[in-house]
Amino acid sequence: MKTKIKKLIMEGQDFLVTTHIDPDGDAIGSAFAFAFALRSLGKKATVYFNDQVPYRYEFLPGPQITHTMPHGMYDAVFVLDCGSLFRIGKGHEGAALLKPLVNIDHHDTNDLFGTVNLVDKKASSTGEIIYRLLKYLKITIDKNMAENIYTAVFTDTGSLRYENTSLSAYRVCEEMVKAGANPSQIAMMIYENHPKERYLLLGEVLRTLATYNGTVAIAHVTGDMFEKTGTNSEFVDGFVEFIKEIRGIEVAVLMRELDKDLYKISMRGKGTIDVAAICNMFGGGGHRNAAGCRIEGTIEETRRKLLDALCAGQ
Ligand SMILES: [Mn+2]
Repeated sequence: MKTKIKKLIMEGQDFLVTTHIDPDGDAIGSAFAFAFALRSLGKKATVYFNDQVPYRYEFLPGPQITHTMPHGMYDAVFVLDCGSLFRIGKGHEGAALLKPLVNIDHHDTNDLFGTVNLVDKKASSTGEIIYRLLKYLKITIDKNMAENIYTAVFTDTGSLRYENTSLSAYRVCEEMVKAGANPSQIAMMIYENHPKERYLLLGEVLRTLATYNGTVAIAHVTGDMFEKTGTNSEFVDGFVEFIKEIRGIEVAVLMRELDKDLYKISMRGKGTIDVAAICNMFGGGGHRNAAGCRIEGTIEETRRKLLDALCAGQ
């Protein structure tokens, strides 16, 4: 796969780089680092994101981003950190027609949508795969690339705490620090730089917290709560991990109201239950310990469907 990708990059000139909706640190860091890498080879890289970069990742050095799916022809389209093509958001139907389509990812549920698939389900993060690809391409990793790759690996491993915190994840981080990434500064920008409103919202969300059987924790967030606290969906990042910290909890769930009777589900596990398999039952996906999906119904119906699925999945 890497040989094919190398050939595409060396023979092409004009590339499109994209990632998933609601981009996280791995999505953004991988896309930015890869775009910088292509440019370091004298190539053109257009970066398309469906959504804005969340405030906590605004410190990352990055190229200009377009938020409308470009219609031009590219020598290759690189889709990073997406298990399925629809995850890139608006314009995914158009992207399906673009070839070659290079799928670079690490999700357990990746459906190999690319014409070229560089998918390593054992990799800690897409950032780690990008790092290996850059090494293979003999690209010198500069400070900008290093900060992005470090952030990708660091955030996708839950600050080097989750099960995917492999020796290779540490090694990539080590290399990135050597190349100029500053770990304390990056951690501070991501985790200690929140607007006060985030905590007002957290207060609202924690009021909805319920536990089931001592092993499942569920909380929810509504449009009204965002309005009341002057926040939006990007402020929710980290909440589901927070309730997962409760002793004995094996699965933590955050239900976010997207529309009337439509919820976005974020699910986190501690290794005992495959939450990607649960989310897959509702058409979603992810990793064994971190996954998501969407469910239609009232809040109570949604909660019931989740609890039933979790019971069946145990
Ligand atoms: Mn990822």
